[in-house]
Amino acid sequence: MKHFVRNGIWPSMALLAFIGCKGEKKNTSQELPNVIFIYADDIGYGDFSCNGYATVETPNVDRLAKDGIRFTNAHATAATSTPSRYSMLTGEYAWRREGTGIAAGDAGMIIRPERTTIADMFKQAGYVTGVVGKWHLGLGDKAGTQDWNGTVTPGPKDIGFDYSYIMAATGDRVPCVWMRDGKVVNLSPDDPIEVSYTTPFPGEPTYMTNPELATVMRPSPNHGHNQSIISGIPRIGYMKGGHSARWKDETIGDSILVNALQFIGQNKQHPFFLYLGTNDIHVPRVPHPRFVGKSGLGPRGDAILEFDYTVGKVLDLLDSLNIADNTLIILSSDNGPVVDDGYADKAWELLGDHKPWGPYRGGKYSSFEAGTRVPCIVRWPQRVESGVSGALVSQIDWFASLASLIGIQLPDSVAPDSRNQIEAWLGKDLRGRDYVIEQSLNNNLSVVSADGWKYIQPNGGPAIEQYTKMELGNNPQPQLYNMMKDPGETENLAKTHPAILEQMQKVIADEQQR
Ligand code: NG6
Ligand code: CA
Repeated sequence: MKHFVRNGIWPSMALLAFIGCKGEKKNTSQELPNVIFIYADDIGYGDFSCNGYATVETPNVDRLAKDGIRFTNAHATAATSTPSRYSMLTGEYAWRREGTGIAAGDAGMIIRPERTTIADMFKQAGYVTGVVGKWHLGLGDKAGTQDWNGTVTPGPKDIGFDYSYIMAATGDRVPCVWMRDGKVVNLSPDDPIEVSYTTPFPGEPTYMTNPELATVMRPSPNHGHNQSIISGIPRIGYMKGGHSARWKDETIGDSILVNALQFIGQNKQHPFFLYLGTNDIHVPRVPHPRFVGKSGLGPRGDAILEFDYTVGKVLDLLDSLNIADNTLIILSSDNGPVVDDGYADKAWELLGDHKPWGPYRGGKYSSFEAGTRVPCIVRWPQRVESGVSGALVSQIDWFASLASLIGIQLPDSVAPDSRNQIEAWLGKDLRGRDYVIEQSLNNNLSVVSADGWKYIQPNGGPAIEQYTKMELGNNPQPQLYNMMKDPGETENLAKTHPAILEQMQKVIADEQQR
């Protein structure tokens, strides 16, 4: 049963007074802020100019930051997509749960319907809820059993989203189609879809059999991405049929944007919660031609511009509907940056002086800081004063913090790892959490403390990720870094600071036992 208690505290007296002084007497449900998560894919701390890196200009993200709070010590819970999204939506660390690693395109739904999500929480509070864009949390009951030609269920609707317009997994995984409310969009019954992650379909081109059909983008050598060729790009997984439904990669950004804008427009009268997961800047990076060549950094930089455009259009719509004041936007990323993630898009060659990881070491997949230290901006003109916050914050806390904001009391069983940090998110508490737990590709845990220590558990995994050559931060020895003095994690202090090491180890051990 997804059931919550509504606290008697909403709307707070302070808020009522504030709204009162603006002369806008509304009923309680109208006073609830709209909430939009703009969740980027693989955008690093250094990829936005507002974070101090002028190598690519992101004027719309910067506009959001100027009006809101720009966080400098914000963390995704994991260094890859599926576990970050799982944790963010459920308030439970993904490392507690088997089967929450990077999901295949035919994975069964990882968040089971009985689980209570942040979308359920908003729904209970009277919000209209929607998800648009990248899903990557599995669909249907079990892997490989989805009826792509009928309704795929369970899906987002079963975990609290009234509306969904999603890609099942990632841009580089089949099926390469849009799903609206559980059904493939633009599918012709004469050309049914089949999907397999084990066996190629006889006669269907793959990169192995027909490399000449990779007309839009080729894979990087030895990175996989060599199975079915869909819309001129070889993918992970095999797919047959569904030609009229196949997306063209250059319109993915616009397709997500248009559906997000429609959702906002249609629900401007209600409080709404929109989870807008962009495909930018995940591979394959094929931004619309109007961005091509504009960043000077090749497709990776051009995809950042496309992301920035998406942000700008959302802000413009909120302004024109006159609802920007009472809309709380949280912009962040699911994990840190990667340069070559599997396609020959010249991302390294064209990177120049740009530093997607900012001052941090590693990137996507890594236990080093850039794996999970992500850009994060919160804007809510009606309540939040603009500024910069160094508070230690984690996406795991969006659930409990927003529940508290809208007066919902969560039962203990819901969002067990999520804590109410609303004061930090609204810029009033500049310290935040005592510590944050992070998870790498191979599920190794790290902890960062408010006073700037970072501990990485020892483990025997590879030091370098085989495909991307990303440093994973794996080391058979415990690692301890002083992030204040050494943000680049260059000097391991584990041997010289045994007491701090022990404290940090205890934090992880206690969390693991909870
Ligand atoms: C990896 C893919 C990578 C990307 C990633 C998921 C290979 C060699 N690499 O397995 O290209 O798709 O999964 O990225 O297949 S994420 O941001 O969605 O987690
Ligand atoms: Ca990602």
